[in-house]
Amino acid sequence: TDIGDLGEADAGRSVLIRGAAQAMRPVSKKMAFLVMRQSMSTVQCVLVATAEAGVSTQMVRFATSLSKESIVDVEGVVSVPKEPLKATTQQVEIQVRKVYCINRAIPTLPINLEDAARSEAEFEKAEQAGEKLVRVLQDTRLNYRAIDLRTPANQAIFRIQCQVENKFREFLSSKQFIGIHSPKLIGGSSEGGAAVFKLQYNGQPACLAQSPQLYKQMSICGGFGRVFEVGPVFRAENSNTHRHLCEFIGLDAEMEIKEHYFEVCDIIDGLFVAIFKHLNENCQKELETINRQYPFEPLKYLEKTLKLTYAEGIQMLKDAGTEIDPMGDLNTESEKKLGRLVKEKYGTEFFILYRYPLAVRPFYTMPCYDDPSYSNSFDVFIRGEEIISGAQRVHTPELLRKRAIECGIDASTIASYIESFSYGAPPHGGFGVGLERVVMLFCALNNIRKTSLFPRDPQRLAP
Ligand code: ATP
Ligand code: AMO
Repeated sequence: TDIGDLGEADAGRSVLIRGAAQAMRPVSKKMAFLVMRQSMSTVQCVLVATAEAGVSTQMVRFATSLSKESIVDVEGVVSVPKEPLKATTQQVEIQVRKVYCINRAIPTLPINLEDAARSEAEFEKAEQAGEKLVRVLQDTRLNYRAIDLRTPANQAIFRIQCQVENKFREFLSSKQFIGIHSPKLIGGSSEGGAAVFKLQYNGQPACLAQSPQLYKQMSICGGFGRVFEVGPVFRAENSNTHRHLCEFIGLDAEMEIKEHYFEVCDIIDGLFVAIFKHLNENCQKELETINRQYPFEPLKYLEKTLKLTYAEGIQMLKDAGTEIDPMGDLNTESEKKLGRLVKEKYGTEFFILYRYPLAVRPFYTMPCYDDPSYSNSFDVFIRGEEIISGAQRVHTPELLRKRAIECGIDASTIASYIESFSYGAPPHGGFGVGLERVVMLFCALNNIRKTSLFPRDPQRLAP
């Protein structure tokens, strides 16, 4: 039986539950409580030593001597308590008949799960009351991730992540995109720049793909029309920030363009409005669970996503007193500030900023037809932080080679990519999303390590 499904309608039913023994509370020799947990759900099990229940005082003692987090089978009958229960998610109890320990956890775990699941407000309240509670630091959590992942908030975060990924596939599939898998072992950098993990490939220098960029474009040259990919992306950046990982999950898409690269923006608009709606409507339990440990305001977004030009964004920042180079890139601080300004003016925390200066975009980005110092490109922001980059791409080999050289890239390392555009290549564009960033920012979490199952940052390769 799933604990999360138990309700008053089950009163009188015999059930068998396997779960983790979260807490044991002896009351007397003859009575004890045992809280059992599965994922985000907990239920209180009551042991009373009576002949009619077939429960002995030894069984009560056995149950209270279980080590926390041991895996336990409980057989019992569902009952409805007189008073509402505060400490468990389910509002029914199990009158225990039998308890079996399936797998015993060590007596002292490196992380106390109750502490790991507390909100900052709980710690503060306890401190004011003079109670001593221990905060579980992020490094400790990540060192013992197999325990840390059991907190209700973490259970919810990775369910949300799975839903974002599913919706991404489902939405794009419904728009005639086909899923592809491009190689992750490749011969050179895909984004330009040095942030690649290098390795040996049968005696040949190789690297881990920084993105599916070149291959998703070559798939368009391969006649697929519209493609998407969900897969790992590797960046050897020494970025010790709250939003950079060395390995993350990229959600990528690429499509033929009929008339204008705004067709790509329209896909993003439909896709993300569908994702946000789906999460708000179908993942309420998960969102409430995250909210209990990490309180956040629901994301403000519009039914039709706001699009602003980069120049408009710069102007808003200037009007608000920020000194800024109109042809330079926005730094983290300016992005955040622009996020706040846009929220005040337009009432949305999700928007597209387009027409970036060409100089701050990768070599494969299409320059604007009317002014080649700008580009047919965009970034997308949630709560003032970037979640997506995208653009129309250069689809003629001559311009592509020229742009690569201007950006300091040795065109011979990407010769087969460039050649692909000389066999007949349709105009096209696409975008790349960081999955961990979407979940982090939708839930206003403060660190990307919270939304990566086993994060890889410049310092961490284990577990
Ligand atoms: P993209 O790769 O599309 O640019 P991104 O969000 O990873 O997306 P970066 O270009 O890597 O963005 O960085 C953008 C901003 O992030 C930089 O301007 C800088 O302010 C900040 N940043 C990047 N790396 C670091 C770092 N190691 N320490 C502090 N800030 C950083
Ligand atoms: P970009 O380099 O901007 O664009 O990456 C796309 C998106 O991936 C996420 N992201 C990251 N997430 C975690 N850790 C990192 N180190 C990191 N770097 C990037 C961000 C970012 O918006 N080929 C282009 C996409 C395209 O044009 O289709 C690209 O890779 O959410």
